[in-house]
Parts: sequence; C-alpha cells; structure tokens
Amino acid sequence: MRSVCPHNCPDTCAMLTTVKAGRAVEVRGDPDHPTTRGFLCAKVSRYLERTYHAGRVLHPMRRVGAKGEGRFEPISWKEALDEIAHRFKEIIAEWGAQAILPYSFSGTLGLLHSNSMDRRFFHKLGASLLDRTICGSAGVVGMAYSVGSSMGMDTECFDGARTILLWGTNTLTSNPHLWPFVTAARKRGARVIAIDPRKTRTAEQCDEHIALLPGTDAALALGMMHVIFRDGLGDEDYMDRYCVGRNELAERAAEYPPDRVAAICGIPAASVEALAVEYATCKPAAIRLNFGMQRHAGGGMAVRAISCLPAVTGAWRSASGGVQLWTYETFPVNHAALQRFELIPPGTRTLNMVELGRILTEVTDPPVKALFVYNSNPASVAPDLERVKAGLRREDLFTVVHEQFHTDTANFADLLLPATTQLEHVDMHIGYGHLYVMWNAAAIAPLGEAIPNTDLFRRLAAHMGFSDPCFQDSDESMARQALQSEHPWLAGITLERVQAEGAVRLNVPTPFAPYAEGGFSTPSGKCELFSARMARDGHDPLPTWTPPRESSASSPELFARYPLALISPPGHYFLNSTFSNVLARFEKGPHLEIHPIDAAARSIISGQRVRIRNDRGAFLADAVVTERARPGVVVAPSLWLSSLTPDGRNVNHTTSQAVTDMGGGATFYDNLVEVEGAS
Ligand SMILES: Nc1nc2c(c(=O)[nH]1)N[C@H]1C(S)=C(S)[C@@H](COP(=O)(O)OP(=O)(O)OC[C@H]3O[C@@H](n4cnc5c(=O)[nH]c(N)nc54)[C@H](O)[C@@H]3O)O[C@H]1N2
Ligand SMILES: Nc1nc2c(c(=O)[nH]1)N[C@H]1C(S)=C(S)[C@@H](COP(=O)(O)OP(=O)(O)OC[C@H]3O[C@@H](n4cnc5c(=O)[nH]c(N)nc54)[C@H](O)[C@@H]3O)O[C@H]1N2
Ligand code: SF4
Ligand SMILES: [Mo]
Repeated sequence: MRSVCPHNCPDTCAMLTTVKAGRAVEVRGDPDHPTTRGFLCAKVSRYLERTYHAGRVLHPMRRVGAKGEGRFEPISWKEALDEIAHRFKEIIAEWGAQAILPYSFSGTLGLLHSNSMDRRFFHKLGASLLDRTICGSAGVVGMAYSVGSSMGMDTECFDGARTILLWGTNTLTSNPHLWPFVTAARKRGARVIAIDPRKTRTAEQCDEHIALLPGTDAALALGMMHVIFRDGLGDEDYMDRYCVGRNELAERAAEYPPDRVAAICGIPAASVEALAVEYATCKPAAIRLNFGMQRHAGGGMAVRAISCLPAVTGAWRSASGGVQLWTYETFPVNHAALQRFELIPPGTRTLNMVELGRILTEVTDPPVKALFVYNSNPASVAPDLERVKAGLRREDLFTVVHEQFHTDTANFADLLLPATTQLEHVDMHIGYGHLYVMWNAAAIAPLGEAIPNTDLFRRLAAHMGFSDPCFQDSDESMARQALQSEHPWLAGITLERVQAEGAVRLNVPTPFAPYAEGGFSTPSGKCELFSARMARDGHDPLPTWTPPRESSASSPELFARYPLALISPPGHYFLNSTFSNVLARFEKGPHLEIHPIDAAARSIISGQRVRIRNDRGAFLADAVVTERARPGVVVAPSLWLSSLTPDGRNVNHTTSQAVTDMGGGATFYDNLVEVEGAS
C-alpha cells in the first residue's frame, strides 16, 4: 500500500507498507519518489512500533482521577459524543461559543486530518479561532516582506549549487532527505557551511561551521551585505531591474562592518569577510534557511534580512540559487473549500496558541471553558508549562483530547478519545520540502475503537445538529475540493491521478527558478530591500538586527542572574514530543550539553544531574560536558514527555510565552537560564 509520512517534517516521505493478513508488517521508503529515494529516517522506519505500541489509546475514556493523573474508565463512543454535545451546549448558553477553544497543530500534516472537517466544525460552532503560530510563522511573515511570500527554491535543485549555507537547520536530523542533494552538489565541488550555535551532527559533516551566538543571524546577514556592497560584489543589474531600495540597504549595511558583527555574533571578523566573499562569488549559492533562528524575539527580522541576500547577489537567477524556507506556499491548494471560512461568525476572536498558559489562566470576556485538543500535545510542547499546567488543572475547564497515546496533555483530559494512525486512515498530503501532492491509502483497519479526525468532527457535527451539506462530505470528496483551483500549477492534478501515481509534481516550470526574472509577489512586484509595507506595519522598513529579548544587550539585569542562553532543538529520534515514548531508548535521556568552560565555572562534570532554572521554572537533566555547545550557550535536545523526565518537567518549564517581532511566533530559544549541580 502507498502511505505518506504524516509527521511535521519537510520531507513528507512516500512510504510503501506491506500488509499480511490485515497486519502491517513492513514500512519502507519509496525508491521511486524523487526526494524520498527509498529511505526513511531513524524515527519513521520504526513506524510499526508506534502503530502497534502497547501504549495506544484504543477506546473512549472518562477521567476518574485528578486532572493530570491520567486515570480513566472506558465509556462508549455514544456516551462520549453525547457528553461533549451536552457540555458544549451548556457552555454556549452561559458563556457564548467563544468560550470553546480548539487546540491543534502538527500530529499529522495531512490536509484532511488537520485542515478540513475539524476547521468546518469549529467555524460553524463559533468557537474562538486559534492562531497556529508555534512553529514557523515569524519567518513566513519575514520572508514575505522581502519576496512576497515564503515561496523559494525547489529541493531538487540544490545539487546544482556551488555554495550551500545550511543556516539555522540541522539537516541530518530534521530534513534528512535534503542531504543527498547536498552530497551531490559537493561531489561537483560545492562547499557547504553550517551556521548554527551548536556543533550538530550536520555541522560536523560540513566544510565549515560558523558557531554564532543564538539570535544574531540578522547581524551576520547585514555584515555579509556590508562586505558585498563595500567590495562591489553585488549584482547591480539584478538589483536595478528587480529590486527596490538598493541604496537604502547599502546605507544600512554600512552600519554593520565585520568587526561590529563579529562582536555581536561572537565569531571572528575574518569569518564574516570570508563568508560574504564566498557567498557572493561562488554561484549558484543556495541557502537552506530553517526554523532555528526564528525562535527568538527578532526571528522574523532575521529571516527578512537573510531573504534579501540572494537579490543583492542575483543568486535567484539560477534555479540552484536563492533561499528555501519551506515549499508549502508553492501549493495553490483550495483552503477556502476545505475549511469553509464563511461559516465563521463575524467578529470571532483569535487566540495565539503560544500563549496557552495566559489564555487558560488570565483571559476573560469570555474565559475559555472548554479546550478541545487534537493533533497536538501542548502540555509538552507549549512554552511556560508551569502556567499551561495550572490552566489545565482548572476544575471548571472541560478538556477533550483526541489522541493516539497517553501524552502529557491526555493525562489532563476529562474525555480522552482514541485516534487512528496514518496506516489506519486515508489522507492527502502536500510537502513542505518538496513539490508533490501525495495520497495515503488506509493500509489496515483502525485498531480498537480509534477513529480519524474527519470522522470525529463529522459525528460531532451531527450531534450538534449542524445541517449544512459540507458536514456530510466524505474524505475523498474533500480531497477533490482541495484540488479545485484555477491555478495552472494544479491543472490536470486530479484525485484519481494522485491516488494512482501516489505522488504528482506540481506543474511548476522545471527547473524551478521562481524569481530568475523578478516576478516577486510583493506590492511593488520587486524584491523589497526597502519595504514600505513594513513601515506601515510598525517595523523598520530595512533589515536590521533585533537582539534577543533575553540577552546581555537587551536585559543586562536578567543576564547577570541567568547568564546562559538555552536552546532546545529536536532530538534525533524524536519528532517534537512524538516518538519520545516509543524511541526513548535511542536517546541519552534528558540531558544538557554544556561547554567545558561553563561547566568548570560551576564545578559541573559529565553525567552529573543538574537543575536548569530561571524565573519561570526549572527542570532536571544530566550534564554532558562537550564542545558541541559553545561557551555561553547550553543545549537541551528535545522534546521529552514530562512523564519520562526525572522531575516530571521538560525544558518548556523554562521557556517564555513572549512572541516574535512578527507573525506571533514562539521564542523557545530566547531563554536565559542558570545551571547548578543537583546531585
Ligand atoms: N528528528 C526530528 N526532525 C524534525 C523535528 C524533530 O523534532 N525531530 N521537528 C520538525 C519540525 S516541527 C520543525 S519546525 C523542523 C525544525 O527543524 P530545524 O529548522 O532544523 O529547526 P531547529 O531544530 O529548531 O533548529 C535547527 C538548528 O538551529 C540552531 N539554532 C538555534 N538557535 C539558532 C539561532 O539563533 N541561529 C542559528 N543560525 N541557528 C540556531 C539549533 O542549534 C539547531 O541545530 O524540523 C522538523 N524535523
Ligand atoms: N522547547 C521547544 N519547544 C518546542 C519546539 C522546540 O524546538 N523547542 N518546537 C516547536 C515546534 S517547531 C512545533 S511544530 C511544536 C509541535 O507541537 P505539536 O504539533 O503538538 O507536536 P507533537 O509533540 O508531535 O504532538 C502531536 C500529537 O498529535 C498526535 N497525533 C498524531 N496524529 C494524530 C491524528 O491523526 N489525530 C489526532 N487526534 N492526534 C494525532 C500525536 O500522537 C502527538 O501526541 O512544538 C514546539 N515546541
Ligand atoms: S524524514 Fe521526515 S517525512 Fe521522512 S519519514 Fe522521517 S519524519 Fe517522515
Ligand atoms: Mo515545527
């Protein structure tokens, strides 16, 4: 059977599932898919372990213990749905429908199970809208200011690059199917440079590693522009034809000489000089820009600044040059048909998912009285978990969780409902690291009484008495609606074709060089090095460096108490909190990488239990003294379920609910802490 990896990962792999007598016995990567190329990652190659895991939630359940304790008794689906409809009607009568909040994110990225019947249901209900910002919204907004949208390079063109910057991304862990293209480019002589505060397994494999301080990327980009303008290395013809604001940008870049940038970034000035010259002269030059740098106060501006670079040097002229943030916005999918925005009552409020702690403990008018969680595990992944958990403990909050596993959030549920995994349902997918529309067939029957998200919300709509015809739509008819578009890139791509072929490439020109001759989707139609729109939105219209909110530069008093910057990027075997229950044996256990200098100053040795703390909270981990972490920066590979940690707390007990400069994104890596021995 053809399957698609549903997880939040750019690669969206094509899988082949072998089924014998109704049981899936093997999953492997499809050798014919142009980016999957026959291999799955360390996590999903073990997907059967996940599907058939003893910890699966297989029946509807009602809480019997205290909130957070995770004790339940089985009930029937009818009882569960009746109770939800009854409680929702009561809450709506007393508080209005906006007292109900859906909370979903990226458990599955399938269009059907994350973007269709669920959205229709909550829109019709009149529930508060959720701003789904926790991952990459800062960069999406930041890049759009420069080029008009977040559309950029095609993964399949990276092999033609001569310079590749892996900027704020741990490719071998979080985007492994880009790596064969990087390797192919290298075989033809390309140099590959990692820009990352941590010596990741990717940085180790690169020709060069620039270990800058977290949250200083915009300064580095401006330093590169300084050198490029100063030495006349820019593509003046490209800027004349296709850009606005060349002179203003050059003036701004003049304020960032290499020695100033070196001091901000904590790297040698010579590295800035050399990087600029190499980037501007060894073309095509490709930048894989990922999410690491976005999780800081200035994350949007950092992406905005970097996405000006390929216009300054004319890198966009080649399909193997430019920037890739993600490919999601290249797909002209009909989201309006899938989600039915017209069902939203006018004036409905929007709440930002990053602020769940505040939402559950402070928001009134109306307060949130019901939380409906699916495709997400906020009690592990959201920032400032002390506050989130205080909210989830509220006796007057009715919490429903639709899940595959007993996650930290599931433990707080009043009603816990069983969800199918990818092998048990159908779905349609688009990639965010490739350009294929894909179909996932149901390989096996649902286990236990598990049902897919679409079925759950169809049934709930019936229980609430919603009679609009869109609540009758089958999964396949919604998949057809998603492809209904006038856009030429979807012409001829029908559901039948996607089902038959498994993966169908968008009709984009190949090779895909979206801005080779301008064609930016900004208001001016040009790359906006100076952006009047940013000025109107209250931002600096030119690229600038915004220091982290928590740093010696912007909060010296806080820095004096908490002098270490803590970042918490993904563990190799985990996918956010997913897989941490199934594959924990491959990770070291909750641990903290700390540089020998910082460890010695605190008399910390490898293997010692340490407490990592700030004013928001604390968690325990085992110290790993290593030069993988640079001085001043500590690293907690993530995300552990709280239930697998020594003290029931993971890194998000220290992270902040403060949001990014644009897009309302999370600032997980803008986080000062102190570390002390705990054993
Ligand atoms: N195995 C695995 N794969 C995953 C995930 C996972 O959890 N596990 N998560 C998936 C998801 S949801 C996403 S969004 C992506 C995320 O994947 P990436 O975009 O790769 O993002 P992160 O891992 O958050 O950060 C990448 C790197 O940025 C570095 N970094 C941190 N701060 C900064 C900074 O200020 N500047 C720079 N230049 N670098 C910085 C980190 O050390 C890290 O190595 O990966 C997806 N793939
Ligand atoms: N400190 C720190 N925190 C972070 C990050 C970080 O780097 N550091 N990364 C952030 C990022 S980039 C992201 S994207 C978020 C991710 O946040 P989430 O999207 O909440 O990610 P997961 O932890 O993978 O949880 C998804 C849950 O959905 C469930 N699920 C899977 N498929 C289905 C389904 O079909 N139906 C239902 N009902 N449930 C399903 C899974 O079992 C899993 O428990 O975390 C963020 N949190
Ligand atoms: S690399 Fe990403 S898309 Fe591919 S199987 Fe692993 S998690 Fe899924
Ligand atoms: Mo993410």
